[in-house]
Amino acid sequence: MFEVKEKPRLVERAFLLACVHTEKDREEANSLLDELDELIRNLGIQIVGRKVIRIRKTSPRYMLGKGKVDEILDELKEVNADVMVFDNEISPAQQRNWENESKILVIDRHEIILDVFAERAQTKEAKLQVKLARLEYSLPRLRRAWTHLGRQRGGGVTQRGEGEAQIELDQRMLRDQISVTRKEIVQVSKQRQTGRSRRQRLPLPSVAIVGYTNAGKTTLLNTLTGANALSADKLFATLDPTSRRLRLPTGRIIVLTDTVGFIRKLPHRLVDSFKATLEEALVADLILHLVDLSNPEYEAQMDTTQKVLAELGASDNELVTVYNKVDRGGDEIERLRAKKVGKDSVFISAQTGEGVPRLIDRLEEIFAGKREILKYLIPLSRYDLVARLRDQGELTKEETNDDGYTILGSPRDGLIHALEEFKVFN
Ligand SMILES: Nc1nc2c(ncn2[C@@H]2O[C@H](COP(=O)(O)OP(=O)(O)O)[C@@H](O)[C@H]2O)c(=O)[nH]1
Ligand SMILES: [Mg+2]
Repeated sequence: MFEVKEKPRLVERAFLLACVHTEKDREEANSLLDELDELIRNLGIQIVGRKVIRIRKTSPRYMLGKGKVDEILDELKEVNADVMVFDNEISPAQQRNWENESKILVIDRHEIILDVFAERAQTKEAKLQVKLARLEYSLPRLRRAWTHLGRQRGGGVTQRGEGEAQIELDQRMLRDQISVTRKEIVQVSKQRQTGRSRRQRLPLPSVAIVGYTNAGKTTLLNTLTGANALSADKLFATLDPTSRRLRLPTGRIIVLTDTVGFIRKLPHRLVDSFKATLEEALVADLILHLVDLSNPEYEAQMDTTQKVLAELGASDNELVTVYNKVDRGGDEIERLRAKKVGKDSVFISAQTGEGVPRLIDRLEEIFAGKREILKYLIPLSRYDLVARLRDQGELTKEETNDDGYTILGSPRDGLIHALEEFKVFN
């Protein structure tokens, strides 16, 4: 049933290629390549070259004509690429032909996106959706969708298969697995609907940063938490590497999560796995919808984001729209800013930090309103309670005197009971 064809290929140097039919498509192709570039770098793979090529008609063998193919093959050698990524969707035959000619791994945008989702999927349903998309992708190719083994094993290491060599798959077996996985998904989503409210799981107030790839989600997370996000950290992170704690100026601690980004021209077959992967981020108390104002398509992107959030049942979550990249200036940005600035929209530059204090104020206001601040007098012998309040970011004010600690704080469920007997009524 399985046949091992070759040894695992470890890749870390990618060459990107996009084909267009007319000159006027070149600009858009370039901006799509920017996005692909970002997705690939997030997987820990270096970009060593990229090209947009105009073709007159699609060649069934290679997509490009033979002359161009030779040119590209030379270039791949020159930059020592070990994987080529097509931004266009390529047929299974084209993929095989390119691999035979180049002797390196050749994949398309589709496989990169699948891999990004695979990395982000944490709930059972999300994992199953990604598995299904992988199997469906594999069916006409009769081999497993590519995946990187990246960070857990040392970063930038990539290969096809799941820790195995490239494998030829049996079509009948794939079909069976697809139908089993579909049934599992139906099962799991039923359980979820009858399950407890997904909101109750997080111990700290939480914020999900939602938006398109390239909107600046990672930059904002880093600006807010002062971290440098870090391939190095990711290597060792045992917890979700995309979540960080942030201590607000008044001492409250919140958790910020960088969600899987929306992707332009998301292949239709990947819509379900995208939604399932995003959904898990929506346990958040607050959603920051991050918008790249410098993108000419930002309005359409906002519409899409809102639509998907609504479909995922996130309409109840509190939401603040954060318009990013105001440092790019422009009259349009200024006009919009004058018009839209308000309670639920903030204008920032995640890169320069402009407007970020205002955003932090907003976070402070929102979370301060969420829980009552209570007063306690805690005996000196129970310093442990004070420490716990502080660790959880629920301590607003502390004074020590002979009677004990006088505390202002807003404890959550766990601590509120332990503190009950020390409550001061005033
Ligand atoms: N000019 C400008 N560029 C930004 C800003 N925020 C992010 N970027 C850039 O936009 C690109 C994408 O940012 P990133 O945080 O990786 O986006 P993500 O895909 O949403 O995580 C990077 O090149 C950032 O340097 C900003 O406020 N101003
Ligand atoms: Mg990012």
